[in-house]
Amino acid sequence: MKPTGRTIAALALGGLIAAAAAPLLAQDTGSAATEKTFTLVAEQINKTKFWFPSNIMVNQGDKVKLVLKNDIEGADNTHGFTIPAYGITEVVTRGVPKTVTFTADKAGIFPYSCQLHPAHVGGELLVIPKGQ
Ligand SMILES: [Cu+2]
Repeated sequence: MKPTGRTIAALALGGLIAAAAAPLLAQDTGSAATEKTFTLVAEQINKTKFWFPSNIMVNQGDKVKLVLKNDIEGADNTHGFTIPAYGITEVVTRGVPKTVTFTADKAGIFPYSCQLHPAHVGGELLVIPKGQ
């Protein structure tokens, strides 16, 4: 079969896709623990206070670093951050970021919230089990 312009273009495109996919596949085969850093910010929208983002996801065994920032204006310049399942409880003062590190050794879904104001909207830490 004589290659047409179209088949040559298709072959070239296939090569590009294979080249682009290779690094992704190489990363996926490794199951070694990595360090993951997230910045979580306490924010207010209208009258509701939140921790953003509301979901963070890691692999079991990962070292996790959370940088906690409180950007909520107002007379009360402190908000809490707690992940009870991991024994983490911090008070974060506006303008003074706090860093928390831990190893995500327990798999599952673990809520986080502000322990000082139960009405504040929290989120969930998802730890994907090893071997999944
Ligand atoms: Cu709060």
